[in-house]
Amino acid sequence: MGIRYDWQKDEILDIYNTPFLELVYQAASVHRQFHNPQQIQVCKLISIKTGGCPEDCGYCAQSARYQTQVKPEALLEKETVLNIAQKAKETGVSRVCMGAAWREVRDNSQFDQVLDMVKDVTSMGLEVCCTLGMLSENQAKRLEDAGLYAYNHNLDTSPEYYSTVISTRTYSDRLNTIENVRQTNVTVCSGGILGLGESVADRIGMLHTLSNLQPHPESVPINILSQVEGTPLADQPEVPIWDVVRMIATARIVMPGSDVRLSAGRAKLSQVEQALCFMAGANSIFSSDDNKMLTVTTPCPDYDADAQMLNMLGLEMRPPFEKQQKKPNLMNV
Ligand code: SAM
Ligand code: DTB
Ligand code: SF4
Repeated sequence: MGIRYDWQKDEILDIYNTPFLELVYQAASVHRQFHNPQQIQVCKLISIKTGGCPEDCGYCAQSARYQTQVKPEALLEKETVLNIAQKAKETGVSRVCMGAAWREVRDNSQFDQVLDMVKDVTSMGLEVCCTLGMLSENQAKRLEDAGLYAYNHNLDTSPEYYSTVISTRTYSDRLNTIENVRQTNVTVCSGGILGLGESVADRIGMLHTLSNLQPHPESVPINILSQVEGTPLADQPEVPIWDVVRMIATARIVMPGSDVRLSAGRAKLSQVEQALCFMAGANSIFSSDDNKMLTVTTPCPDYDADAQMLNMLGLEMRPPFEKQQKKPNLMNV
């Protein structure tokens, strides 16, 4: 079957509620039609501008509104970023994602510095992704000109639940930035978080929105909430592994050509649980040398542990830009 953009909520819910092993089997089958199941893309996050964010995202350690462990820092120097990227490249990482705790991009010297980082990391032969908050079409074009490969902008949850978690911007602000990125050749990375107190209907609502975008986001991160002390969501219960696997499998089936990334919260999972996620269609992870995702509040397995796990599972690290040639064909399947 080809790629569909007209998924209905009840169809997505039926997939999500399929008996567990049957769901994993179906997702694994779809995965094999669209991807090389031998490969996992390993990505490295770099927090180029940490903390002090004016937004009020209820899960986030970097919001200036909450008292968390994270202290605001200045924009990193380009040299620092290049050193981290070089080390990542040497361990086999093929994608570097630079995150800034900004509400939106402004056309100032900081943005010029980020464009410069994008240019230099891209010229190292790595896929570069940025996540910098809201973006105008012109700013997206400037990132494209600098060589940016992907822009991350998550929908996080359903349109209905969004305002419970974030009040300082709307769901349509989010969709608008994604639309601005789509005016360029930069690929779109957009997914969400499990464990915000959302219902199954909200999870389906998010997958419904994502899977009705045409084209689908090329990359769909599935984050498991990291409960950060000081934030409104600090006391949320753990998400059952069964829900994580169901969400990955459902994303894989409704957006078969996209990369599904097992993102924040992976450090909470055993290697066996992670293997189940890969079986269900996750084909990317974030790995690190400093044991954190963007901030210390969210642990991340390290390069050595991940190399050992992938080796044990007989999986390879995907080289950069493998998807580029395949993308036009996939659109016509
Ligand atoms: N400021 C930019 C923005 O919000 O678009 C980019 C950075 S933000 C940290 C990127 C994504 O990380 C969020 O959309 C959210 O999905 C995820 N994230 C942030 N804090 C998290 C947490 N505590 N647990 C799980 N995921 C989290
Ligand atoms: C995404 O969906 N997950 C990554 C990436 N996009 C930028 C970020 C996870 C951040 C986890 C929270 C922290 O490290 O503070
Ligand atoms: Fe700011 Fe992004 Fe954190 Fe929201 S998720 S508070 S926008 S850094």
